[in-house]
Amino acid sequence: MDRPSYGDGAPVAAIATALSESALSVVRTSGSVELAARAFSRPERVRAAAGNSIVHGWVLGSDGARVDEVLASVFRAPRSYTGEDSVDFSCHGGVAAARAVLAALVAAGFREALPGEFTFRAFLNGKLDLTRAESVMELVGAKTDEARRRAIGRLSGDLQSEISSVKDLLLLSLAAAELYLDYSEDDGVGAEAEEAAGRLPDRASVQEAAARLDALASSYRMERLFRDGATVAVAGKPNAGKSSLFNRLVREERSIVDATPGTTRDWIEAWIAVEGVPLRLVDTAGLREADHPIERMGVERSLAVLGEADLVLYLVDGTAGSDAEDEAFLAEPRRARVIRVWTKADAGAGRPPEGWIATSARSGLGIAELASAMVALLEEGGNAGDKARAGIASERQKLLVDAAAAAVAEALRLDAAHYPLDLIAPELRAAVDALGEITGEVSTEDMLETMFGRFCVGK
Ligand SMILES: Nc1nc2c(ncn2[C@@H]2O[C@H](COP(=O)(O)OP(=O)(O)OP(=O)(O)O)[C@@H](O)[C@H]2O)c(=O)[nH]1
Ligand SMILES: [Mg+2]
Repeated sequence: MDRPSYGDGAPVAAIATALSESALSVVRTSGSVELAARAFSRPERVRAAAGNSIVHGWVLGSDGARVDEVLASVFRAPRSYTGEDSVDFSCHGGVAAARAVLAALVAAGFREALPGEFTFRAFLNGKLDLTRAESVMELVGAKTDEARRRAIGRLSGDLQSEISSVKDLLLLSLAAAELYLDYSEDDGVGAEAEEAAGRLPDRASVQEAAARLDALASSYRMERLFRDGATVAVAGKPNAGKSSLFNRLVREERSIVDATPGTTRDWIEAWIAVEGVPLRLVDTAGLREADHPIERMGVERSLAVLGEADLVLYLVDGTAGSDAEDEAFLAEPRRARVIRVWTKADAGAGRPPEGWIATSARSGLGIAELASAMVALLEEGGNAGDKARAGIASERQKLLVDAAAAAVAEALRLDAAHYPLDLIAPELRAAVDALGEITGEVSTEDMLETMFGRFCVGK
């Protein structure tokens, strides 16, 4: 038998809820009310059920034995998640009941659904576009409330409508260009038309499309930040106040604080959320030429952490001020952005020099300012100021937005250099096609299988 593949249209069933002890489980099916009826104690009631109605009864095994008491929710095409006739069974929770119900449904003729197959069918039946389909998986995996909120925006169609309106801007120009090209083929090019040929029709809309594509491309950095978070390392010389600040930010006495320099030997991490951004905060060992071999190992490990951090908080004990070693550290080029922190502001640290943020782990002074500065730096360049605007959320979307942006930039460049329209129009067409691929108007089987294959079974 052939491997079942997406789009074979066979009736499918899957357990949609987690297999663990719980009050209820849901086993969902799609594609046939008749097969569902055959595994049910009151088949006629299910066969006759109107869409969006619930029938109480028992799922029966192939031998007619009762498997579980259930509520069968019946949906009629096209008013269901997949757009097909479907029946969801709410059965008792736990592992055994759900598995037995699924087995009875398979015995009745359903095939077990592939990962993401329900959503795949919803896409094929025009219930949702690809940006919404991707947001479904995003929602299932959301780690913070902010990540959930962003996924819901895309599920509601924010991204789809932004992509469509950028595409419309390009189509305005492309349609006029193609009309002109057809016309000039038929009738020869007159002097007036020759002159017009040097100008891209609706250049302003193409320019606006270019700006909006750039905004979309840069939104990816932010969306990824909210989804995956960033690593922030707390660094500085021994006794600078790193562990105290770390504890203040994680709101817990996690790291040992002591007046003895060299207290923190190995790095310690904790996840915090600042303005909805998940941050992996890492306290490190004080940086110095250590004599003790264990401290030396700690310093080496800390330097490794600094190498992979997205952001470094570099602390200087404000009561002592910075010295040549601090300046040397700050002068080194590094991948991560650096925020300069002047600590112990409560203990007569005095006003910090320009460009430093004064904080006190003891009194809390400057901590809120520091937290905002961290998020602002991480969000920089990611259109942070415009949170209402749609953002892109997957590598797939990013590659296609980049392709569209490159094609539009090329079209504008050719136009500025007075190239003829028949060279410019294909660039606009390529951009429109790339945008169509984002929403799924243009798609290939391979791409769809790869994308939906990452979904969970039952979604
Ligand atoms: N007054 C005051 N003292 C602080 C503050 N932060 C830290 N200290 C003191 O400074 C000393 C060193 O603090 P730590 O947080 O252990 O410093 P550290 O940078 O982690 O030190 P090492 O782990 O040794 O590198 C301790 O005695 C703390 O109580 C602060 O905001 N105000
Ligand atoms: Mg410490």
